[in-house]
Amino acid sequence: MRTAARLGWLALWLPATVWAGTVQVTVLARDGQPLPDAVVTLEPAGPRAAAPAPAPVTIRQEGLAFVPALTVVPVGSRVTFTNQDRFEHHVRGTTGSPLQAAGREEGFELRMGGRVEGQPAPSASVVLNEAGPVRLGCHLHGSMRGAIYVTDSPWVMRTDAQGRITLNDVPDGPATVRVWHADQLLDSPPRSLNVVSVTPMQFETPIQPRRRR
Ligand SMILES: [Cu+2]
Repeated sequence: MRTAARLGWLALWLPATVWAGTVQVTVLARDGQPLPDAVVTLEPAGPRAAAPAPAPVTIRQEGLAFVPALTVVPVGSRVTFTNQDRFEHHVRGTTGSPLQAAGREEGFELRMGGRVEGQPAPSASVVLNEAGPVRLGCHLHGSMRGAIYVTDSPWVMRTDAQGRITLNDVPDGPATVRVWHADQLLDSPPRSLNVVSVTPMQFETPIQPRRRR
């Protein structure tokens, strides 16, 4: 009886201790203002957590834009592009930073015919098996920009209008926090923090977002 009670107590106590952390990150732009639409990824120093299951997503080309402009997906996810415009679009997906990409472009290239009235929108898809950002563009329309962030971390979120994210159930202890934004020129250096029950963090970056039209 006593053993059973003790085991029950342990079972309740262990998960609560290991998964207790809540991390609140505020990301700031170069001018000190909150930076929305930044992707914040947290990686605990301990054993790697299981990657989240792949999930299919759709990105539309609509009104000369990628909609949504930013998509976060687990590694291995299939991304389907559908052209809702009546004219042709290309989808160019480039990995690596823009400075590296100038030298060696990697990624994918899709060609999408225009939508014809009464027919389903033309579509094409890719499976993204490598973690990291993918920048989206169109050869025909230089103003079309979008991004996909591929991650194997279960602790990933994009910042809201106040530049904030809250990650729950983070293992206590040391962890690394990374911030990525579609308008960044260089990777911001990762920061470390020690996760306790509630861990606030302010992440200053040199990123200045472009004005959206
Ligand atoms: Cu286009």
